[in-house]
Amino acid sequence: MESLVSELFEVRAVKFGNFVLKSGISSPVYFDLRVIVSHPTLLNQVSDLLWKTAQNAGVKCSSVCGVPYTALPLATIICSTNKIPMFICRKEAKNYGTSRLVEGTINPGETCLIIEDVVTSGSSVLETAEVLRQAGLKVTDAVVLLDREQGGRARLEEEGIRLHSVCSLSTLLEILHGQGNIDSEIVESVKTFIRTNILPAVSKRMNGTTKQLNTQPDGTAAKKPCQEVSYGARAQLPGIHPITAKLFKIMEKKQTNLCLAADVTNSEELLQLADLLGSEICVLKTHVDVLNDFNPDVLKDLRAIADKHEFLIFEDRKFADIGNTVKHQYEGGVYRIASWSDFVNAHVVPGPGVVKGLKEVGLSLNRGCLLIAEMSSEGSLATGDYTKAAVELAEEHSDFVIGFISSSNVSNRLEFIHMTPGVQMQIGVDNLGQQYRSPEEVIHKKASDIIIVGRGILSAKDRVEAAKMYKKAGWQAYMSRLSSVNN
Ligand code: 5BU
Repeated sequence: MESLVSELFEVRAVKFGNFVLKSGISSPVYFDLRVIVSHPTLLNQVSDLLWKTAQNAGVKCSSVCGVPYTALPLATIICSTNKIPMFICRKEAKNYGTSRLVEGTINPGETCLIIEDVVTSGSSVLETAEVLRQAGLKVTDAVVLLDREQGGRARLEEEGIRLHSVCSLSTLLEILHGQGNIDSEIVESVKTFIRTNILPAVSKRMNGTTKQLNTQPDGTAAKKPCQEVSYGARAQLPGIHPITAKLFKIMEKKQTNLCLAADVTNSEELLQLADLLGSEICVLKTHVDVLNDFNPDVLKDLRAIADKHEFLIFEDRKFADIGNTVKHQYEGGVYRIASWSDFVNAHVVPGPGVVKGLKEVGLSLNRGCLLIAEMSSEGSLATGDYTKAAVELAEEHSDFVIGFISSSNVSNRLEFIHMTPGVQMQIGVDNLGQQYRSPEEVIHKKASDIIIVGRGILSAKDRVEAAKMYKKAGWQAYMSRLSSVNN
């Protein structure tokens, strides 16, 4: 194993540094097993170890299939050396000749072993397994050279596939460290990365009956989840709402969990502000009805600025009427909110009808909605059972509801985002009962995801400086939360 690991390192199949993955996540480690086709001895060695690992685990199979493309040569060598038939799975059916997705002679009911180079979330193995199963084959096991230990094993297990790995990322780190190829700092950064990018198994996440409220019976103190997962990893949760996935990716890429409450009354100022602070924020929150000089063109311009700087627009409309009325308020009127706002929010006081009404308009447009589970104002009635009811309503409509406005983390479900208003460096209460807490308190202690800041930035002498300060404070609080919970 030691010699294999050092060779993989030498041919740069394993690299350390700063790599932006397909998901937008920055990873301190990267695997590129494609390079091993240029090293025939290594290719044979890897194939041999894959087969031995499956044999030692007692896997019974009558054929093998490599996940395209990197594992195809590995499966070919296994097939040729061990005289076992192979299948090739296409990624897409060809549109000429036969339109088969699986090449090879299929005897329905026979068992096929999947061969893979690296497993992260397990989705590539699952895709291949699905194609093979649809073709009539049984898939019970998969063997992989390297398990990145980010939740793939549990996810495959849920789908009835046992994962056998030649090497895990932790073992690989230990070996490379022992050989003096990497220092302790790299080992630590990779370990932290793995811990914060584990994708929990699907049923634990998607099961609508899991009502694990973090709110205490009095609706105040929030227990932190026992495992923290990064924004970037949450973007990849299967079945996650496209708006939430987009938002998590933006947050990870721009390293910001700051939402600007752009509470200005002049359109020109709103657009200038959006352009000036766009690079610091992940969301810009509007109250379109406070603009004195509203005209629909403002929103076209705002959309263009949002796309340029990559932030989402959230109209803080707080819908609170019966379904039929909110439907019209959302879709039509002067503001035509559904046509430009990525997501909106709603009070739960009317019951499910408010969500159903908004959903009739927003769902087909891929829009999302936050439910107001708690408010930042003094004496708010949104506490305790009211908060719990908001969480239950969100779970029932998770195809449209993307999370909560709340002062703390009210749901453990990782696909829900929590946004918290009432944030300033200077904690206290304003003259109308708005209560302020610090970014550290909100993100680290209360485990919310996004800080919403208005006057903390708007009233500052230098708005850019202030926005940068809140962005930094919010991100640092998130980093401390990740490391404190996971260590
Ligand atoms: P501030 O200037 O940071 O206090 O602005 C907070 C913004 O968040 C403002 O636009 C409010 O309308 C909004 N808000 C809030 O303060 N508290 C709440 O519970 C909700 C929204 Br919901």
